[in-house]
Amino acid sequence: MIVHEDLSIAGDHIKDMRRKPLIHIITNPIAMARSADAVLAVGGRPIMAEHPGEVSEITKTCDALLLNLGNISDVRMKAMTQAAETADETAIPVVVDAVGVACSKLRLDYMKGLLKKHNITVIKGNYSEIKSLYDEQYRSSGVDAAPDLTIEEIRGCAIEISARYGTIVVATGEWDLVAWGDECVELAGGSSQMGSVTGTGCMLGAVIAAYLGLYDLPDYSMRRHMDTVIRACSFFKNCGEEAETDKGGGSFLTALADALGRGHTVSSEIRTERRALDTSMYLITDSSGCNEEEFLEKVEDALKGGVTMLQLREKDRSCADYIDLAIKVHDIAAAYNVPLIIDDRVDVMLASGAEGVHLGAEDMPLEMARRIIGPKKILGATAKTVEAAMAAEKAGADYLGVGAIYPTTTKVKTVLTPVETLKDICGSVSIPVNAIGGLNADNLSVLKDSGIAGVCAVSAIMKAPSPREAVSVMKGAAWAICG
Ligand code: TZP
Ligand code: MG
Repeated sequence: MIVHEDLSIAGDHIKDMRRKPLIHIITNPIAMARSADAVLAVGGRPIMAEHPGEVSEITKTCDALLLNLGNISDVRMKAMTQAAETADETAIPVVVDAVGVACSKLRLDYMKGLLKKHNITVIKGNYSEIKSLYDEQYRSSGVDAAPDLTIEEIRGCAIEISARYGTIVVATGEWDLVAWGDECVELAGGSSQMGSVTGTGCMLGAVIAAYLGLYDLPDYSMRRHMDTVIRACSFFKNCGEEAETDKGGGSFLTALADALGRGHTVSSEIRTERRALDTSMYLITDSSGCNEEEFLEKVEDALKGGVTMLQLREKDRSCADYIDLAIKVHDIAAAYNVPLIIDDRVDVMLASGAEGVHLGAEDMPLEMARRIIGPKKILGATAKTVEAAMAAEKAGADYLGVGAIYPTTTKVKTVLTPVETLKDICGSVSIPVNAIGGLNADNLSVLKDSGIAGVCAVSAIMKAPSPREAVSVMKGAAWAICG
């Protein structure tokens, strides 16, 4: 078995590599052979079926689909629509390469239709194409990118398009941008010779589709797909660098094909705009036993001690009261640049402008919540088993709370979670996992090496004579065990 790249980065979620995934590509004739060769080079099997009479039958058998709008024709538009419909049914990843949408209204309208009606995993385009998907008034000539577009401008467009359509967005240029949700990863490197030969951008689309088919299962979360897409783009840039030659485009193309087939990567410079969640000291509030003024003072005092995430947890308030308090707490948390999470209630979170919501088994189902709150808001979930944790990650959770680790004096319906289960959960998901339940600065040692990202606490902070001091001490203890 030839291992194509450093698979350690793909971790344990690689499917059976002995089965070469079939990648269905509907693309322009200029790039057809190059795209097929790129798929072959990275370990997939290409199939380029585009006759409307056979498309659905073929898509059904495939692991990923690439639709490339270059040199569009009636037949290919019909075929792409059918393939997208079939991919919706089989739930395979779909990449759409927006070739020429900045110069052709026909392509732009067709692409928007695809995005509205079908489950598209990745939109790929050069800076001009991404800009025209963001703002249809923007037009440019030809299929290459206008030279005056800045990375700052396109970063905003990519993030907005990702939120609008719920897709990963790849904007190719000197820096490739890969955006999804709150995150925009920027990849440097590559070769200016890419632009001297036709079809290299189309080849990248093929490599992305092949990677999704190779490394991801259809039911993987968008976060996992995002990792795979970043890897594909980074790999392709590195191959471009390796292929650089002073002999001209023909030799470059051959060297690029060779580099793709070698499958060896050098890591390119990667910048990420993600504001990573810092769950290390997660305070959950309890307003019982004090008036509102005292409560807000306690919360602010705790924030001064170094709370990294704050959850407002109110079980008995009316919706209106919950929103009112959430707005006040949000104003305070914002001054400390700490995200506010609302317990149980998506509506209260949206109304108050809080950064996220935390949901348990009896609350709104996570997938539904993610659809409503969009990709940017933080979605937290309670999980007590490995199965629940994996399902929550797949449904779009950004972090997990697991417990109760110890018996708790806080009013809650819960059961104890063994530390062994906590460890198993940490090992089975890639999102941050926090421990919760009866935790204080003195009893965290059982959590050492469990793999948690942080600790959640209610009473240890809210009942402390000095919440600020309690947070500061507990945070120190948590850092020692979270590594
Ligand atoms: N979920 C599991 S335990 C718990 C919740 C909300 C309460 C934790 O409170 P404390 O006071 O930190 O034990
Ligand atoms: Mg709940």
